[in-house]
Amino acid sequence: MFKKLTEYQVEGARVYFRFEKNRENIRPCVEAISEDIFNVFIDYSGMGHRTRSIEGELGERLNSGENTDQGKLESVSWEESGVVIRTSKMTAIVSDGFRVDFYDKEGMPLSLAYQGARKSGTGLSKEAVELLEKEGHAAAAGSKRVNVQEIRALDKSDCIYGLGDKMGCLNKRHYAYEMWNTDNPDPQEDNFKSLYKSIPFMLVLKEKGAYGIFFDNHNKTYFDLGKESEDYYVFGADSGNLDYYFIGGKNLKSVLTGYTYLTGRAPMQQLWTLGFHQSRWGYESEKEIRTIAQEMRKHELPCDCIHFDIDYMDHYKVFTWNKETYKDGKKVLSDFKDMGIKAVTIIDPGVKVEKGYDVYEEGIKEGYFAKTPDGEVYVNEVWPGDAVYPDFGNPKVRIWWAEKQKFLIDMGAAGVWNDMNEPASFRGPLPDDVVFTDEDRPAPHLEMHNIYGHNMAKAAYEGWKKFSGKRPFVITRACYSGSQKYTTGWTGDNHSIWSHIRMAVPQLCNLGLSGLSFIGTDVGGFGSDCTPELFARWIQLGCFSPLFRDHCAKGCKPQEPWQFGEEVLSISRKYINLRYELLPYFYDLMRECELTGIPMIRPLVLEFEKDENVKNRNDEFMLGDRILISPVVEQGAREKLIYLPKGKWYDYWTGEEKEGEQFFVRSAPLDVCPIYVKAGAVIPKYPVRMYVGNDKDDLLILEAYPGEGDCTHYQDNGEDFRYQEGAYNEYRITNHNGMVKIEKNHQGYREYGQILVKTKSKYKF
Ligand code: MIG
Repeated sequence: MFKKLTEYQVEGARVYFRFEKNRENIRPCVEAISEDIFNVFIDYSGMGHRTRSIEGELGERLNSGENTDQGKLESVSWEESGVVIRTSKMTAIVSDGFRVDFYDKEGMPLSLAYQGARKSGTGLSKEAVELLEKEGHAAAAGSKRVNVQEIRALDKSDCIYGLGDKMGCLNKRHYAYEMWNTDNPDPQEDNFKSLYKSIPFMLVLKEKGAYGIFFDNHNKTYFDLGKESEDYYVFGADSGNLDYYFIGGKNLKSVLTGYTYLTGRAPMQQLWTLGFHQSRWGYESEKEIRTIAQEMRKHELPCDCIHFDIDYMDHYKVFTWNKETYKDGKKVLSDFKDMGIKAVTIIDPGVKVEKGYDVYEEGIKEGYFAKTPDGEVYVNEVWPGDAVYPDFGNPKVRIWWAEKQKFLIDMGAAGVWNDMNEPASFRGPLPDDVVFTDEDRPAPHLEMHNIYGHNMAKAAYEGWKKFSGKRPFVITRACYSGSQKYTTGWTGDNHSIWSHIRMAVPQLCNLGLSGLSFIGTDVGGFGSDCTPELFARWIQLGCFSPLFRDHCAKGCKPQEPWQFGEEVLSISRKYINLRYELLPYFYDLMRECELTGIPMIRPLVLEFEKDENVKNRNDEFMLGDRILISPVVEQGAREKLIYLPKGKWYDYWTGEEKEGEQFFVRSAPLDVCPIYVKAGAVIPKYPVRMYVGNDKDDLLILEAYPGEGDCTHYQDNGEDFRYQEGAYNEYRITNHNGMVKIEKNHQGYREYGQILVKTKSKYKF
């Protein structure tokens, strides 16, 4: 589209370009955001940046159109290859056709614009495509053609990760996806193009080095990652701007740190949120849910939280309580509290149309619901029947919604679970032209869809922060880039089928690589009926997922850990206990994530990116940098093919020493999930207890493995924001073959009563 490059102009940290015959009002530009991040921008919309994912000072500056002084820009000059833009760490070269090539400091190409023409579709005639589409072969037309697009070259060895909750394998190369938040209750398959979340961020691992692309366009977007051609990938959008960030880095971790520098990092959660959660859609009464709490304790299963699904509401009206079936809510929740069990309540966005219902009446009066283009309040249907949609893109609506959270907080709830916020609807999808607000101007559904869940989570977060005084615990189904600042997430409606426990590993790993670290699947599967074996395997996987919640759908076989007989119950107890032992380790990882953006659960490739054997490893993952989990995800399997990357490892269960860079088979009876600990690791643990509650953590156990290693351990009150004023302890722990040294980096919180060092070796286990 752009022709010969004719001139450039430097304004602050931005370089604007002109091309032959290019429309006056379109001024493509490249801006140095930091030493290793460039923004590439074409203002097709004429509205400048309208980022909703980058907030704070940087976001405000971008949205206002302001520039910085030279910022991180070191030099700009016209050279043979084009206009060369340098920071201290990277170089971008812009040439004819607005081609932008990126190089690292040493001049090694990181990512080049694709030079050839894009292949034309599938090669099928229009008639053939039409005929194929009649039988539902929607893919027949090939990848979508759009105006806002960027085509970049692929190298043979490139692997692609990230992109949120997309289905299929860890490595997204060769596949095509769409970003359009979707609630589709069919069992998700590898060929689904979109799911609940839109996170248009991908990491490319090269033979040497890595980089990230964050396409900050929240309209419907498309990613063809080498499906159409082996030579290039394409990303594009139906509308909005070409607005992407090129994030350079030495490795995948630094790319992730760059991405979360832009879009924010998942903050510390309360410690108890890392405990075990029990849930089900269909606990139909106060009596039934009380029984669940009692059974939990009776079976000596640690548990910190029971979730209240839509059944607790009065006729599915949000911010109400069903006094008939769920009785006195405050009493139920305070009795739970006495048992050490917290309650998380579900909230959907859809507000029931009903005269006299306060939430509806207030919203109508203030104009807080989305409207049709004719100015009528837009009505669709969800659980309560006819329902209207809060316009969360309007700051006033968010303040109102934040205040509504008080209902739950006063009731005694400890967190909120945001569902159906794609937004979902029963009477067909919302039309593209339903009118919402994008902060300060009306904007169509088409533009607001993908950030609906994001804005809802933001409102909930603000409410809980203000009115509960604790770290807000929000769980969401739909979100966009940057939502990690406000919410944790779960992967939505999976099924109790083996293919879905298999898909969980790459899905959780890629979500972590997309900024959303606190994430989990419905343990046991949501839809369909779980079997004892599947449940046993899933509780093993759940044990190592940041959000550890057993959840299932109404009408399906009950799925609490005691529903599958003695063997599975004791397996469940074993892994829930292990989870409670590992709480301080998880907590350390959460802290690391808050500081660096590196997620708790990681694909092996994040830790060992030079290792060819892990680039496509779909059935193992790392919990932090020291523990490797190799869950069994096949029905009937009683052994597992294990791969360990370079180094020495210890079998968690037997202490057996294993040399890395090899495959081997380990036996894996139903009660064993293979776990390997890196040599030299120190694993902080707490004794098992029935719940976190307000227990004082008096005893810290440090399990030290043979070898050399070090780590940081973090401790605070696990509840509020005092740690941000320094009320925490940070310990530096070094391990020389079991000789453990503990130093304090920071002292701002009370000490442990006792720190017990346990030395592990193959002789002493
Ligand atoms: O599909 O609130 O994903 O976790 O239990 C029905 C009922 C709507 C979908 C959520 C699921 C939840 C269910 N909801």
